[in-house]
Amino acid sequence: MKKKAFKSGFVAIVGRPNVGKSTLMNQVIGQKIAIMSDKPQTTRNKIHGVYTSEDKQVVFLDTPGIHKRQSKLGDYMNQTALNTLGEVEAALFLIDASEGMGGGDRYIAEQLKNVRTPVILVMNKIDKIEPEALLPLIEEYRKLHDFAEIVPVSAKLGSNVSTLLDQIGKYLPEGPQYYPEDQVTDHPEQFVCAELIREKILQMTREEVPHSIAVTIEDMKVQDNGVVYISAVIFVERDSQKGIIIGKQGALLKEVGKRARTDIQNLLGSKIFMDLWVKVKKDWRNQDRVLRDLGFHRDV
Ligand SMILES: Nc1nc2c(ncn2[C@@H]2O[C@H](COP(=O)(O)OP(=O)(O)OP(=O)(O)O)[C@@H](O)[C@H]2O)c(=O)[nH]1
Ligand SMILES: [Mg+2]
Repeated sequence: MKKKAFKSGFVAIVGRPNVGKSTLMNQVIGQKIAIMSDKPQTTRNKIHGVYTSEDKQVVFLDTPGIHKRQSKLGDYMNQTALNTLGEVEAALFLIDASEGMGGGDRYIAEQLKNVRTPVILVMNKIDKIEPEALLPLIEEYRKLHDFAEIVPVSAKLGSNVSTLLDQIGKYLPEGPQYYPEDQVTDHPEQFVCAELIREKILQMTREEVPHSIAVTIEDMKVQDNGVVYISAVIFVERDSQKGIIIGKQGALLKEVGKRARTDIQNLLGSKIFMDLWVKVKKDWRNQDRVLRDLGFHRDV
């Protein structure tokens, strides 16, 4: 019997902030490469996650939640998400079924009209709703766009995610395996480590602090004893925020380090030693030069 042809391609995940895009991508690839939090606007860059099975390879592009911009960083994030739509075989439009339709969803649907890419509506967080609520919601969303497929899932629990993968397969062309099967992302380890540190801070702070933070890895090297040494800088916008991040007698920073270390050790598979520094860069979210220095390039 002839073996079925291998399929491959790129699939964008778009949607409002906080609907679960990064959670879905991590669930699909079975490893945490995109950070997640209950704060909107967690993801800032396009994050690649690679799923490989016997018959296909899908490169998922997790994007920042599309939102009303409040800073140049916000502009960058929206552009990143929308540009991605032009470079993929299919798009997943993720919505939060437990919240229902909002203005943000309508705006994204408008943008989807400008691309020819097939769009799969993914209704997430079905673990939070009554099954009867699903049908009326599907009817409501159907009016927004001519969706190629509609798939309800729970990204958190993994329910129906395999069905989603089957549906995605329909829209992929025959193609090569772009990445080795054990590679789950093409981001440098440095980037993922910086993101994991940022995730811990998001989880432990509130109000304006989460959005004011950027993390860079200044140094990362394997020492003679096999331990990976990492030196990271946490940038904040104001002196007061520096105090918050450090915490009483350094307690918060210490906890951030402890939690990040666990995740980073899992990622790298080796022991790490980490130095964390906090520096103030006034209003960095609105300064083109600083945004560039921190890796937010316009040409995405
Ligand atoms: N109950 C439930 N919660 C979920 C599900 N998927 C995601 N969440 C939660 O929703 C919150 C947001 O998840 P993220 O994956 O960070 O959302 P996002 O769409 O990537 O958000 P941005 O990067 O800010 O655009 C987190 O607290 C997740 O745990 C789900 O299927 N069920
Ligand atoms: Mg995200």
